[in-house]
Amino acid sequence: MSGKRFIECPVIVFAVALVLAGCTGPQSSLDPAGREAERIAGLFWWMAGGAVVVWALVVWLAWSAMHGRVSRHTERQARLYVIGGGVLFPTLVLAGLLAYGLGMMPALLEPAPPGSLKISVSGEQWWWRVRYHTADGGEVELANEIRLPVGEPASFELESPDVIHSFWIPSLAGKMDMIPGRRTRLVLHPTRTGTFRGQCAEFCGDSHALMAFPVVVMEKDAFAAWLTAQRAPAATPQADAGPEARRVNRGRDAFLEHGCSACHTVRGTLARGAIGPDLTHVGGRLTLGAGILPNDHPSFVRWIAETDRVKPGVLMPHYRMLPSGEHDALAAYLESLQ
Ligand code: HEC
Ligand SMILES: [Cu+2]
Repeated sequence: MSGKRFIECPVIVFAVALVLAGCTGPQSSLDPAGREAERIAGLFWWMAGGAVVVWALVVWLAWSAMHGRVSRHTERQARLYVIGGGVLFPTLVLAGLLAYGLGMMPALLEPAPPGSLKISVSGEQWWWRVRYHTADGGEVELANEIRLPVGEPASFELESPDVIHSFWIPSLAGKMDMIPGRRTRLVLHPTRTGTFRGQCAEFCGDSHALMAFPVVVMEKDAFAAWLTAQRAPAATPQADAGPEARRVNRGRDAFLEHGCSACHTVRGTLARGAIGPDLTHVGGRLTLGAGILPNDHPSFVRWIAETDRVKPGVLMPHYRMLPSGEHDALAAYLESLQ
């Protein structure tokens, strides 16, 4: 190996490692955690493999045309090259890959077996309204977070009240449009536990890029306990009158006084608005504002006071004009809604 090659080698290895590192993580269809995503990753690798073989062949042909022995082809040989290499070969390769890709479709469109977990998700501007349908015919509404039991099929019913969104959890499955006036379906089979990230994949307005959600795939028991907790009404304010409890109770009153309750529901209280996300257990969610802020005290304050700056075009008014003590109390109350 010459000196120069010796230096290039680790550089190339490093570059390849850097590129491949982008293939893992919570939002990669090349690091599948679900049966549907596994099929899609397989399709990608076969397509990529096919493309590499064809590319290598073309490079070899070009190279040998430039450097190879110069000889004259007969008319017949030349025609063979054109028909074989220009028509037959691409037709066969593309038909093969197409057949492989189409062969995958029926399994991806299969409905979930009866009795499977059913979840409706509505794409709103710019957040996700999530409804779990329980076995007894009940419904639990939450927002901006989806949890699934591992190894069980989950059937999604997708819709939107106004504009087209696209529901995409790359680690688990392909994307599916959410179209006003229609119901689209998507079935998932998560194969391993973990926290993944979903994202809207169809431009839907100003804050399209700020419309994500965490997806947690859990053990069956933990999932059942979580769903039961989501079903319960909001935690009631503590009876003891310590400073923390007073702050929470002040926030609870402020929530009704400032009209938050016109748009938000907190089950078990007078707040029954339906325009914005259900906040019954907002303090227990992983993120705020559809996957864009961590769920902590400063983020609640920022969301309430700087809503329009955090999320341009947001359909919630900002409450910058409230005294900061009110922001603080509201945040304390929302955090207590575990
Ligand atoms: C006009 C209706 C409206 C009013 C009034 C309103 N909100 Fe909202 N709120 C929304 C909408 C819509 C969203 C979703 C915004 C988005 O993510 O695009 C939202 C989101 C939120 C979120 C984030 C929820 C999540 O799942 O991450 C919190 C917290 C919140 N609002 C608190 C409040 C508080 C506190 C008040 C009163 C001071 C209030 N809202 C008043 C409509 C409203
Ligand atoms: Cu979008």
